[in-house]
Amino acid sequence: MDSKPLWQRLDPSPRISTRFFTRRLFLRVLSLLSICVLLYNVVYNAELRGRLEKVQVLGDAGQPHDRMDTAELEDGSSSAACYDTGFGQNGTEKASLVMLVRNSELREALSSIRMIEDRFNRRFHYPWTFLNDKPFTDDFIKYTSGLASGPVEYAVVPEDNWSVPSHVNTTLMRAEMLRMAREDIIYGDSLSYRHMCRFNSGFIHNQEVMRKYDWYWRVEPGIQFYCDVDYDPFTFMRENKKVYGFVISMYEFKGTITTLWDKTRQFHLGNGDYNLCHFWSNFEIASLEFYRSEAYSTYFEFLDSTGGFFYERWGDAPVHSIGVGLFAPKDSIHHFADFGYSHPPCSRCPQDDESHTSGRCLCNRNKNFDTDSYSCLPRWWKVAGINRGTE
Ligand SMILES: Nc1nc2c(ncn2[C@@H]2O[C@H](COP(=O)(O)OP(=O)(O)OP(=O)(O)O)[C@@H](O)[C@H]2O)c(=O)[nH]1
Ligand SMILES: *[C@@H]1O[C@H](CO)[C@@H](O)[C@H](O)[C@H]1NC(C)=O
Ligand SMILES: *[C@@H]1O[C@H](CO)[C@@H](O)[C@H](O)[C@H]1NC(C)=O
Ligand SMILES: *[C@@H]1O[C@H](CO)[C@@H](O)[C@H](O)[C@H]1NC(C)=O
Ligand SMILES: [Mg+2]
Repeated sequence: MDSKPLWQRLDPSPRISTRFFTRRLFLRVLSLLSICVLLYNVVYNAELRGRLEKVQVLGDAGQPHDRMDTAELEDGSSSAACYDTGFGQNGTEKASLVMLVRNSELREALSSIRMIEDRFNRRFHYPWTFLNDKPFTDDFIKYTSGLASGPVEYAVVPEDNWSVPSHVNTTLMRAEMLRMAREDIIYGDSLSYRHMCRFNSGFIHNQEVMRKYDWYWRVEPGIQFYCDVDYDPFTFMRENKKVYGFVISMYEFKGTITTLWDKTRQFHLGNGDYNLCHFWSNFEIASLEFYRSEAYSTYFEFLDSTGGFFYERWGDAPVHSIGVGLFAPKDSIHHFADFGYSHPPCSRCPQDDESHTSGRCLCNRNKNFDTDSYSCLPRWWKVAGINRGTE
């Protein structure tokens, strides 16, 4: 019997020892690699979790980095940095892109954000503010904050800004909703649509998260935005003393605002009829200070006291438009003729050659609501004294 231990009995040929060596090296490298992967996962997950948690907290985020009050700087700057996607805002106005949106509209929201970022905000990094009547889901926050090139903020609308006020007779409201459904009036029987319209008419500009801003650009999920915007439209609005900017205007369905004009006349004596024209408010670049003004606020409060947002189905578009018409100078209203925009079912596209030869816009010039028979833009051109030949 051989008394040597087994390993000594083996006659290690040089080939075997090389193979043995490479296998050991391979195993070492493998374990090193897995440690790296493990470490990376731990760090990445912690970072992601931290980001999600911070993003849920409301309040200090989304401060514009410039033109900030020193008071805001003291208590807000550290937290704002958490939301900063790393670019730093270079737009200088106290302004935000704002989207009221449901969790179920995530896909449409992402597509709107992508377009506005590519065409405009990637150069300016303005903050995005997302509003909802329900808490946003982790997924909604994760994917939308991933696309935004500026700070992001998420807020839930206070309940009394999204409910039927006590002075409204709900029996009457239900009966009217049924009648409107029978008459096939669009969203005639939708209560959430009524909350949305009332919210956009009277509460959006007073939300806690909006108070730090003077301007907003309202963005809806599922829109298209066709042209590069190389200048800052907020600065344009401020420098040119504009209050309200729009792209599409049209006639409102009479059946949704049966008494809106009568009620307006009770509030603000004047003569003339309402031609049903309104600025299509799913796009708006507007002064929040205007909506917060005494004149507009008391107008909204009067309208709200009549219950018309619920008994009828007053849209925020005619309410904003009439408000602007009554309380803002005519030349403070601006048509963004250089913007290409679509919110189904209507699109508009700049008509001049330069917008297209320069590559600034990509849209079908023949799909242009401006001159549609339902468009109010020709009336606007008349009112504003715009001669289309020279546009
Ligand atoms: N959070 C939340 N957002 C809503 C609700 N209803 C509407 N919105 C948002 O309010 C805006 C207007 O609602 P829309 O459903 O787009 O209404 P619309 O633009 O008049 O009509 P369509 O786009 O043709 O449906 C959109 O930004 C919606 O995402 C709601 O119940 N909850
Ligand atoms: C933002 O930065 C770009 C270039 O990085 C510059 O051309 C532009 O003027 C800046 N805008 C503002 C408002 O500072
Ligand atoms: C809307 O919400 C704000 C903030 O909670 C509150 O101050 C205001 O009274 C509400 N307005 C109405 C009419 O519900
Ligand atoms: C509410 O409206 C219904 C239907 O018009 C009416 O019968 C009822 O008297 C109203 N209630 C109140 C408290 O006004
Ligand atoms: Mg819409």
